[in-house]
Amino acid sequence: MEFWKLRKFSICLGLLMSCTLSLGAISSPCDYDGDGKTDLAVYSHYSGEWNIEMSSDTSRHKIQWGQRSSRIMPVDADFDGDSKADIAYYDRKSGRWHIRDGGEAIQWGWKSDAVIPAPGDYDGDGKADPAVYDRSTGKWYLRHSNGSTPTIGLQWGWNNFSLTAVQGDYDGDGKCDPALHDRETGKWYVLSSNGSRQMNGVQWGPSTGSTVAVPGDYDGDGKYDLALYDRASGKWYCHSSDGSREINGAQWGWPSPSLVPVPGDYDGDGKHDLALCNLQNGKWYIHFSNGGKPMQGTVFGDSKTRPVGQIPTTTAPRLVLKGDNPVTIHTDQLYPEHSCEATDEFGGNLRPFVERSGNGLLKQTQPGTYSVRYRVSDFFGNTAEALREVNCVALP
Ligand SMILES: [Ca+2]
Ligand SMILES: [Ca+2]
Ligand SMILES: [Ca+2]
Ligand SMILES: [Ca+2]
Repeated sequence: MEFWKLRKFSICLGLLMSCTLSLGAISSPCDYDGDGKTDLAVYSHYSGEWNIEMSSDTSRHKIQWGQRSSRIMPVDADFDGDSKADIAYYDRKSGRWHIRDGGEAIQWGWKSDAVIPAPGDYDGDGKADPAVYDRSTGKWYLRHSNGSTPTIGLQWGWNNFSLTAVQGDYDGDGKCDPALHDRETGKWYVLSSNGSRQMNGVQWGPSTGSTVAVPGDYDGDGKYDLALYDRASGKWYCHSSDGSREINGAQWGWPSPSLVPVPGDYDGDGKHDLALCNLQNGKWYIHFSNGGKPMQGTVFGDSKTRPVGQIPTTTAPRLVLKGDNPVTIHTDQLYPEHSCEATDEFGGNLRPFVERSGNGLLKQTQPGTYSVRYRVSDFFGNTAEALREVNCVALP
């Protein structure tokens, strides 16, 4: 239990809070109609289709914005500052940002599965800034919407693929702070924009690998809180920044590989709610902080959709080759392609997104040893590779 009790840390925060002005509530994630409530929003990597249920009138909207690809990452951000989330995505294949109704695509990033979007209002002008975090170097790239010089290659992190970008406004000055959570060690790293809440490896949470960070403002003081969901137990933990909503193992969920947390303020009371989506069947479970009747299994989406607000994960996909390996063929034979299986850590089917190289073997007539390389990246840029060896032998 020790790891939850950060007594010194809490006292320190309390002192800082008393001399820091809060700039008001954090805007709700995935709020497409601008009513201050998080909307149910899902995206399909298989079709590029969005589905959103507006909280204001429960109307449902289908929007085509994206295409079949595991490299497209829908982002939750308000780029034009109208207090509504925009339909937008980042493409890891091109490093471009595609904002619907936002004119031409914005080049901010480059082709890499290690580079993931981390948008936020870093300059505090009320508009989200396109930003990426490079997991292979630990560097951040921020494109400020207020016209100030972009921040290029800010070192906050290092080459460590167990780090998740959890940017948000942790110090409550209205500016997004670059932040990381290390799933393996339970440590948090927050680069506080006003310096009042710097964390450089603060241990809060277990180092089991089963917890995922669920950043958000759970107590409604305008500051992000350290918060975790434990996928192994279905329990929630929150280290409240103003001390009013400490959550220590609240049971909302159950052990399940397909149940993922979807932090947001679904009732619009300014406090994040405990929320989950079952990726296997699209069922949502929300425990509202305003005391409203919980949502218990409302279906929105299905096994081929993902909540837009899902926090990026860090586990590599599972890629298994079927059939012979190595495979032996004669020079007069065609290489018979065998299939493979690919799934992500939630059991989602990645088979349609597997890429093969070395397919020239299909017409191979020279004896020798060849290989076919299989590669797949999941919806968050975690990758897996496998090789199939092909021995091509001359006819006797
Ligand atoms: Ca901005
Ligand atoms: Ca800040
Ligand atoms: Ca807070
Ligand atoms: Ca709430």
